[in-house]
Amino acid sequence: MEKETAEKRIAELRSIIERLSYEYYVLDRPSVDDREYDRYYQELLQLETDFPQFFDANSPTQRVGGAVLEGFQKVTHKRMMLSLGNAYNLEDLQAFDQRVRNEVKNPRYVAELKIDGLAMSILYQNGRFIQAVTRGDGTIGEDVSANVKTIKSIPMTIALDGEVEIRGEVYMPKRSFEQLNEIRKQNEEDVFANPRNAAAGSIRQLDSAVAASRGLDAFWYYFVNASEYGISSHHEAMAKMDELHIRTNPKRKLCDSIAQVWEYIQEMSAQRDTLPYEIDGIVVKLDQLSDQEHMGYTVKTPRWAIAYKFPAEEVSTKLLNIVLSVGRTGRITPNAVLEPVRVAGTSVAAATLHNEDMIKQKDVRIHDTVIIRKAGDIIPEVVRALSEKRDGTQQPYSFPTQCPICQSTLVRFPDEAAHYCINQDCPARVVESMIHFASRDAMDIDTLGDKKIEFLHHQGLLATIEDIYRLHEHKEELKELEGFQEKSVEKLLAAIEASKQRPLEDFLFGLGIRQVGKKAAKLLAKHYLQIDALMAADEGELTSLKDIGEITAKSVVAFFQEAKNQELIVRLRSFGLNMISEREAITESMFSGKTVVLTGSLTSLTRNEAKAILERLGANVSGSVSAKTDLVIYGEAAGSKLTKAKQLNVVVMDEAAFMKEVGQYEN
Ligand code: 3B8
Repeated sequence: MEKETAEKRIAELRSIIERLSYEYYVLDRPSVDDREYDRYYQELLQLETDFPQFFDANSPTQRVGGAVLEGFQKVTHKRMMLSLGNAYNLEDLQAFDQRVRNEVKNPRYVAELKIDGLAMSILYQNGRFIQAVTRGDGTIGEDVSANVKTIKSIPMTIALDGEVEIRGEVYMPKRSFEQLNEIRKQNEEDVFANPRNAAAGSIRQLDSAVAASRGLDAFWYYFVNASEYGISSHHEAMAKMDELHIRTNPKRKLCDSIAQVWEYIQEMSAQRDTLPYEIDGIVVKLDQLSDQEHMGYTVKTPRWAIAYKFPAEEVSTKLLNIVLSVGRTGRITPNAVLEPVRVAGTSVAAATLHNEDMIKQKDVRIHDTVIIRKAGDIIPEVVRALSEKRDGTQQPYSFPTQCPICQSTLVRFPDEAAHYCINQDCPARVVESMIHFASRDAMDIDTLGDKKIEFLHHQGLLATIEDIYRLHEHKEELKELEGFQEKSVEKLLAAIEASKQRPLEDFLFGLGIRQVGKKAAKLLAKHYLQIDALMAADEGELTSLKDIGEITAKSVVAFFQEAKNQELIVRLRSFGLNMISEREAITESMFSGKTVVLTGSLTSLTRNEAKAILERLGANVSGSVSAKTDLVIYGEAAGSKLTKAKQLNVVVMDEAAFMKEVGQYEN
């Protein structure tokens, strides 16, 4: 075939396939059968192979995925990508309406379904799909174009020039979710808890072929720069998106009052279970774009829209027993063992009862019929007991006095609702500590999950956190264990080795110091830069830091005062774990732009750690003293370099002064 003919035919086929995809995936009304579609597709594939010069990343053939990424590129949103404020009842909606009416005459609203998926922004330039970015923190998201492109209902070309930004929700249809979990069960993989998590996991796949296989779809609900196209209302913007073949949810309604919105909410609540996708509420938007602009934004949410959240589904079941679990801090949580029931999409067999007071207050008893729900649609909890259903076999619950694992006496501190097992060596606590240490937000040893830790603990290979870094000494032994093949052992040991490079903040978080969550760990790491400085800090110094309270300060000091914990740090350091912060260079520091030389032996940190800290503070660390040297930091037994520095009149600083200086760079 002639080159020109081929080029024309390729363009024609691409446009035919885009139209057929639109009919099939958006309208759900195909005009041809699968075989005919496939003939066009194969013809295009062949021509693109024969004429590679006409390759186009936006061709329908490029939607199958295949490229494997190293990670996702960070992208700054041109306009912030906010989330919505919540309403939980009619009153909340009326209050929203009042806020609007204070500033807008005769407001009209569009009520639409709140799709339970992942917020996404897609960008078109001159009719071509350019990029898909996740919400992220609202300011910076991740470029997940390769995965989003595999969603066939999303057009790769639109009939509108200029720049077009559209936002919406990528979600997993209920059917795809069930099929995916079925397959995962068969392969003995962990199943996803709900379609939302499954969609999130799929969008974060580095291999787009995997994402393509997950049956994702999307609804679009916001034409960000609609006003640039002469559009003056949200409902017109949605109509424009329909015209552009961008998939919108048809179940939207234009309302003249909140009363009408409320009617719509009742209708949709009734339909909720029959929809092929999950929704978690109704979004109410002020229709006129000029009114939206007038209402504006708070720091976190638009003032022109609100999300009504459906009440959590409640079901009743039998409470079979109450059992205690022991957390890594020794905190005891009573859990209800339930006759399994389906709630909000999954089967539930256990629910938290929080603590003794909660059980007393709700008067929950073993053998009671109870109402349960999922808090935030995730964690099952007991709402109340149905006392009218008692048959005389139920006795008021008395809280156990001993740890269910190590039998030591439980303690309840004044002003605290929880009981604690205060035995530091309680096996349950030790195992939970290790699970926490290895978890994703801490040391991220991803092949060392809770089941493995429990198993290895049971096998006598993991008695303490340190033992994680001694596992390699038991390589052969590990390979003999059930469920540990040669390959998985190698993978595990590699992951453990890699964890040694985790930044200080993650390590600190992993230590599981009470009160020190991710945020406090980050703060402490940023302030102290290395662990010895933190270990030396007293309560007063800690409380002087912004956002560190007295309780946290006490807890940190108590933790590092314990000989056992000090020894743990020493040993982990000897295994090569990183104990310095990995923060970005501070532009303003007394070391910024200076050439600094380190000499002598430092007592509180290694030479490498000091060097890393200095570099982050903007210094250029050099090995020898010359006229270009700005500063020499010296430790014990400093020799010729210090002498030379003095001869050259270079400023010198001892270790104590250096540590003090370093300590003051907060945030
Ligand atoms: C403004 C408008 C956030 C949203 C919005 O189905 C804003 O409109 C938003 F800052 O998150 N999940 C929807 C849905 C979500 C949003 C929205 N409309 N239908 C949803």
